[in-house]
Amino acid sequence: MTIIVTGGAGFIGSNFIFYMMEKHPEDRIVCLDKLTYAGNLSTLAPVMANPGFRFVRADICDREAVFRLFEEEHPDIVVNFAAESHVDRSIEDPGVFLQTNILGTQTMMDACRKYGIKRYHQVGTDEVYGDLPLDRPDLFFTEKTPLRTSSPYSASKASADLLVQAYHRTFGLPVTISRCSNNYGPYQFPEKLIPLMIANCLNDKPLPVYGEGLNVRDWLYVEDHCRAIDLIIREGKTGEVYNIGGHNEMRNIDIVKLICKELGKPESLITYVTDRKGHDMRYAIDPEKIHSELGWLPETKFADGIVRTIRWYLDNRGWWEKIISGEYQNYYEKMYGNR
Ligand code: NAD
Ligand code: TDX
Repeated sequence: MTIIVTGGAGFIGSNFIFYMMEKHPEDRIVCLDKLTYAGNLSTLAPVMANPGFRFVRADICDREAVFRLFEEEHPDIVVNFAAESHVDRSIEDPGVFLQTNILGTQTMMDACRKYGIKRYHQVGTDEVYGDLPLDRPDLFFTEKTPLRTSSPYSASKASADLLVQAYHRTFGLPVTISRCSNNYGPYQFPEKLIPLMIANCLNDKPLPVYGEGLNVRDWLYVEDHCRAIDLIIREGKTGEVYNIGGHNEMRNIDIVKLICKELGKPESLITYVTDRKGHDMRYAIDPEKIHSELGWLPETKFADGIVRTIRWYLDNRGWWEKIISGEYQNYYEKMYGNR
């Protein structure tokens, strides 16, 4: 089989490529990525020379380039990870989120319609369900929870999901959608909570916790997400949505304190800063459907995954130090300078 993986130079896409190339060495993987600030070709260095792998630099909104690639590769499956993925950036500048996340999804699906496909898989997020109150720990997101978005990012991802469902109903495109909770693990861009706090800790810089740090996220080790997507594209029912989550709810402040402890740094580095606008309080996924239909369960416990992740950032300083020494500095100053 030939599988096009868009956004494969980013965090989850690259982990997915590594996972797939090891698990299914008989499949051909074609990575399509624009290499935005979040894409990093060096991440893919370990697979670049593999004859079963091809990298193509292109924008998923570029109809000509996308259609040409389909003509060349005749893919069986497309997994669409490519997106603008950072909520804070979407608050600063929503336009590119609508462009890539919605119109890029349309372009990929138009190519699938024209050239034929066994499966189009859309990588979605639990943020499309909005948030849950802290005082109702009995509530969880199921696939039936209404969409109720908070940020331009989540609105763009929800729009994409609706478009994917429309292409299924109207054109019969064989689609599946997954909606996953917060991922952590190797190769996550250091603008996101966990790698940002690890990098700042290691550089003895302040640890900027938004608001009071009481917001809750449901953390899943990235490899568990990759395994779930692999199952869905092979065994999931077309037209269906699958929630993916770890039943691992943690408050931001507890994660930051844990990182301090693991790295032997003082909690006095923690600095409370102005809250994110529209900040979602709590995310919590009910993964019952993917468990009962496809037998998926998370395998990595948070206690193990976070230690493995911290170790990876310690062992791969070159990877993230290169990132934070470049354009990232302007980003950091803009977002945190006067906060
Ligand atoms: P990321 O920001 O690390 O990577 C995104 C990748 O997409 C980068 O390689 C970037 O170059 C590429 N890209 C961006 N715009 C593009 C375009 N127009 N054309 C081609 N490539 C483009 O993101 P991530 O955290 O790996 O997230 C991947 C997907 O998973 C996204 O769709 C995101 O919404 C979803 N998701 C992420 C999480 C999470 O916790 N990170 C959780 C649930 C769902
Ligand atoms: O400096 C920070 N300080 C802070 O307190 C940053 C970067 C974040 N936070 C808080 C905000 C959130 O409550 O930490 C929490 C996690 O923030 P992010 O890492 O930005 O993730 P989140 O906004 O939850 O979104 C993530 O999960 C869902 C991904 O970035 C999305 O792509 C995914 O869809």
